[in-house]
Parts: sequence; C-alpha cells; structure tokens
Amino acid sequence: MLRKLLLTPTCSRAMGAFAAAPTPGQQAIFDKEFKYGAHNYGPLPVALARGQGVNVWDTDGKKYFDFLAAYSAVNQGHCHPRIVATLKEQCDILTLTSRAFYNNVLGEYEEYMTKLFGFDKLLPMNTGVEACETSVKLARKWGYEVKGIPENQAIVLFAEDNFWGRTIAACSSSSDPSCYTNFGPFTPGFEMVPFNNLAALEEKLANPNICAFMVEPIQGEAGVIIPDDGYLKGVRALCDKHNVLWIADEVQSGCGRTGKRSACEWENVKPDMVTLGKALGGGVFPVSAVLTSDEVMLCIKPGEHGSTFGGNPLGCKIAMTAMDVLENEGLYENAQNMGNILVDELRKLPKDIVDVVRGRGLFCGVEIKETESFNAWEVCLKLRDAGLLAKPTHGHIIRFTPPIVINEDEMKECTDIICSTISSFQ
Ligand code: IF1
Repeated sequence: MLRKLLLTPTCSRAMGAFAAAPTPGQQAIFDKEFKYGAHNYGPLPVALARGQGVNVWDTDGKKYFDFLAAYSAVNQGHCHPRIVATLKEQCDILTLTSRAFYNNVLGEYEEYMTKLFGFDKLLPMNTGVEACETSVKLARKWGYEVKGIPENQAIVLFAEDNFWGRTIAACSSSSDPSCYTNFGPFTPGFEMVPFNNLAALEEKLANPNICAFMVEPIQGEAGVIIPDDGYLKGVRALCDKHNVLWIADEVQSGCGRTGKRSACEWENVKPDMVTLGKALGGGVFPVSAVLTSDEVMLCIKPGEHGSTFGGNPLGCKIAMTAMDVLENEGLYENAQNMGNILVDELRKLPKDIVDVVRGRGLFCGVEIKETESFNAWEVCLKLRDAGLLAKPTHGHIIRFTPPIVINEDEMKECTDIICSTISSFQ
C-alpha cells in the first residue's frame, strides 16, 4: 500500500497528516524528478543541496542530521576533507586507463587492502552488486575447477531475506517479492536457506554440488537483523566441513559501520571471500572489491571477468584515503561508543511504540508498533521536520545509520530529536 502512495509526490497522505508541507522550491524538485525520472524510488520528501560531516542542508537552507548516510556509503561523513582532497588531486593527474593497460595506483591499492584485511588478492569493481556478482562467478569457477563439481551443476546458497542489489542474479537469489516479481526468468543454480539457522544450513550443505554460501554478517535491508552469537563461527565450521566457500557480503556491514573494520571480526572469523563497497568509496565515488585467497582468485584468468571502470586510479586513491580515515581517525571505536548511546536511549522509549531495538555499532534498527494513524513513514516525516533524516524499511522498521564521525554532543541532540518525536505519537 505504501509503495503505491509513494509514487505520487503531491499525495497528501504521503506527506503525512501532520507533517509540514514542502516549500514551492522543494516541490518543484520533486515534480521534475517525478515527470522525467523513472519511478523506481519513493524518496522521503526532502531535496538536499549540501552536506558536511553528519549534516545535510536542503535547498531552503534547512539543516538536518543525516541518519541514513547514503545507505552507509558516507560512513566517513559528507565531503570528508581528506577524501575530497584526494579526489581533487587525482582528478588532475589520471582518472581512468581501463585494465587494458597498467596504471601506477592499482597495485599499490591492492597491496594496501590485502594487507589490511588479511587476504591474498583483491578484484576491483565499482558497485556493491558487482562485487557480490563477482564473488558468485569466482565461487562457481572454483566449484568446477577446484572442488570438482560436474559441469553446470554448481549451486550457490544464499540466506533468506538477503539483499545484495538489483541485477538479475541478485533478484534471482532474493526472497523478497518486490525484488523479484515479474523479473523472471531467474538465474538457475541458486538456493536459499533461513538466516541464523545452522541446522538448516548443515542440512543444505550435504549437497556436494554447493560451491558457496553467501550471507551478510548482519542483514541490512531485512531490518538490521543481527544473528545469534556463534552463528558466524558456526557458518565457518560448517563451510570448512563441507568444503564450501563462505562469502561474507560486507558491502553494508563493513568499513566501520558496526564499529569494526568488518562485522565478521565480532566473532573473530575469516570468510573465504569478502565483498566490500559503499563506504570504500568514501561517499564520493563508487568503489567495490572482492577479497579472497590465491586458490579462489586465480581460478579466473585474463579475459574471463572485468569492468571498464574497475581498478581505475581515481577510485583506488579515494579508497585508500577512505580506509585510512576509518583506520586512523578513531572511527571504529567511535561507532561503538556512539552506537551504545543511541541504542541505550532508544531502548528507553515506551514499548507500546517502539517494539524492538537492534544495534551493533552504528548499524541500528527499530521496529515501530504500527497503528491506523501511526507508522514508520509518518515517524520519518516528523523526524524530517524536527531536523533528522531516516528512511523506513519494510513498512514498520526504521534504520538509524548516521555517519560514524558523529560526536557525543551531536548524538545527544539526535537522540533527543528521535525520542521526543517518537514519544509525540503517544
Ligand atoms: C538501494 C538496503 C541499505 C547491500 C548489501 C550489496 C548491496 C547492498 C549488503 C549492493 C545495497 C542498498 C542499496 C540501496 C538500498 C540499500 C540498503 F536498504 F537495501 F538495506 F544500504 F540500507 N550488499 N544496499 O546492502 O550495493 O550495488 O547498491 O552499491 O537503493 O537499493 P550497490
């Protein structure tokens, strides 16, 4: 129902019964996108024109705290000065060569990343979905050439409620009807298993044709679903036992979001493959990567995979600075500390409004108890009016994922906004 309402930007219901009406300038921006753009998103009605750190400003100069952080792509904050400086500097030197030739940055970046994350090799792509798709290709190739799966029989297993993008392969492995409906026929060789269920996984893994299991260490789109302690360790053990590659999709959970370099560190486990994206590009440029072992990576030979933009020197330079900012500006520890404050405050909210609060680092989600007059969309509109931007998911869940550079004073101001806004619905 919500989906339908979102399609009409002037619909009064979508604006919220009590929410402020847009100014003519903002409305003109909504209308232009609505007229000339595809209707594949239903944005919150706010048009942004500037960003710095944890803040964004709309076209009327109203300031907001950004509690979405471009779906975790601006963990380092908007327009981080060092990241922007790197971008500007490299722009004047060399931006793109294609992989038909070497460039003088890619190798340096690959060395930096593999040493940082403790893997043998990196394959550079641009978007998160490309990194995940690449990991599936690598897994299939490894399945045939190393594991010995019969031709065209390889199966990749995915967790139910996964989200890894919008390509046909990603839709083919999705359990979400809005992701796959009427986009078939689907990619064969994909199967699903419930998330956070080791017994179900073990049963599936008995099939010798399974080459890999892809799972997010914390499911983002599903609503920040954190598995039980020991789940990732169990996944590691089962994949070892059955000679199956474990692919950790850290596109959203990685790069500091949970208060560590990657979310798998929470259980001190190392996957066979990791996909990274979003904040790897520091919020200024799409950069994604697959990290894995020689055994897996060397299954792909020259000409068998690639990307025109993947590994471009501009993206590589930006990614090194983006990672350096996370590593050396205390952002992992800050995400943990600020996340604790956020979750503590959210848990004080009345249980008849906020049902469940989940969080690890600054990867946080709340489930709103919906009523006739009260839903997550209305809450987000009121939050917007109060100067804080967040987006509902699955109707009743709101994710709170601010840039991890947020400081304590800012976090206190934000928890005040969130708690008073949500309480005002009581
Ligand atoms: C949209 C959520 C966030 C991802 C994981 C790969 C990708 C994503 C774990 C693909 C992308 C997005 C894309 C965004 C909504 C979004 C999202 F709502 F789905 F959960 F981040 F909050 N793996 N996540 O979460 O990365 O190709 O987009 O770079 O607009 O669809 P991409």
